[in-house]
Amino acid sequence: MLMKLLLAVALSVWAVGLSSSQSCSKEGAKVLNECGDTCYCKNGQLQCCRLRREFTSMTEDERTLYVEAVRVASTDPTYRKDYKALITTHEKLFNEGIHNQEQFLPWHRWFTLQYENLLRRVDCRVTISYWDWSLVSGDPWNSDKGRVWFDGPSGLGGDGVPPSLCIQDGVFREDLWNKTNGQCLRRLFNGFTPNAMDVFLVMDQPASMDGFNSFEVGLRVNLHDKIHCQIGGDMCSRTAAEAPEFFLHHGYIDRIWSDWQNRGPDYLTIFFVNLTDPMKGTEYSPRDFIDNRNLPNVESPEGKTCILYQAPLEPVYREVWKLLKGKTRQQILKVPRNPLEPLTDRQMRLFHVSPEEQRKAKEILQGLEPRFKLKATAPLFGEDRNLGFRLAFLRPTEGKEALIH
Ligand SMILES: [Cu+2]
Repeated sequence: MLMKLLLAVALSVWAVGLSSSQSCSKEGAKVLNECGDTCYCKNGQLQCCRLRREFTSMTEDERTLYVEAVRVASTDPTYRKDYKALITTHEKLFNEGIHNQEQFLPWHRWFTLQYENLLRRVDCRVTISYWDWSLVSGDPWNSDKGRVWFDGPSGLGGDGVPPSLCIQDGVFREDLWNKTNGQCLRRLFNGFTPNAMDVFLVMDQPASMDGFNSFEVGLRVNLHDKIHCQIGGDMCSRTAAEAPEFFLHHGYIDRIWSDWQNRGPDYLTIFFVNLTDPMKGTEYSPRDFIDNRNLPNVESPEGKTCILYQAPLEPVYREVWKLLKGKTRQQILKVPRNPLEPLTDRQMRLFHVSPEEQRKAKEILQGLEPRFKLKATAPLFGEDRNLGFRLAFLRPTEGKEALIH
């Protein structure tokens, strides 16, 4: 009994250290806690938020810290059992509703949070990072230093090698690292990832039930499912969560939902607010996972977890989104770019997309179709190549000139 009590006290002290309830005196002051979380002093208590950052916006040291936490969580005997239990949950429940509209967004918000909690047991300075694949649409598989697919300690390694498709470079290469079933990690990079215009247009939906349905199907099927299968290998299969990039991809999907929700109270609560049955494999309902600033805290159930996303730091990101906000859908569709390819039938089956949703996804795709395709004879360079279109076409003064050429 005494041991149990002592353990409970020790656990709660530990949990307090990790969460937000530390006292403070300077009202409104912004401080970083011992884990580097952003905290504000409110009513004498520190309220902290975990800041999730874009992978390529992080410093080399920060990326290395992240990759190392993933490596330790997946290999060190201290964490390996919990890691395996969590990762295999996704595979076990793959066809049990977690990829349907009622659960997809909140379930994966729950799942990435559990993964983040595990990484924070290894090192509490770590938060899930996200990969904004729209910023490298024309060159997504670049493996330079500083990119996701770099083969050094600050990257996730590169493409798989045929015929096995096992990856042979970087921290997670075949001779150093295994999935929880002992097999190698596989990848098969293919195609151009969706660009910023695709993301902008998918998000361009009102906070109505119809608007939510268009946003959710566009995000889940045309963007999320698609990227899974463009990375290929394990990511385009039921073992997807075994791949470390799963969480970088889902970090971005969650950020897109979060940004959409931040447009107003109606956006925040639409659809999920009435869903109060527990989600598969969890004790929480979709409703519990609506608000990233107020998520259940498993380490101290009376507390809450707050998640914030930091926008990518590249100046071009801010410029592109500012310009897009000033344009109509028709103006955006006039900018030449690669059209988004639909999922194959096999991919539709993998993610259990119903015939009705397949029709909806196709209709959304038609609404994203560019009026002009990029010409193979006029390749893009530099920043434009990353973006997947000529930035000049969006700029008000240069737009007209650019169209003449
Ligand atoms: Cu999933």
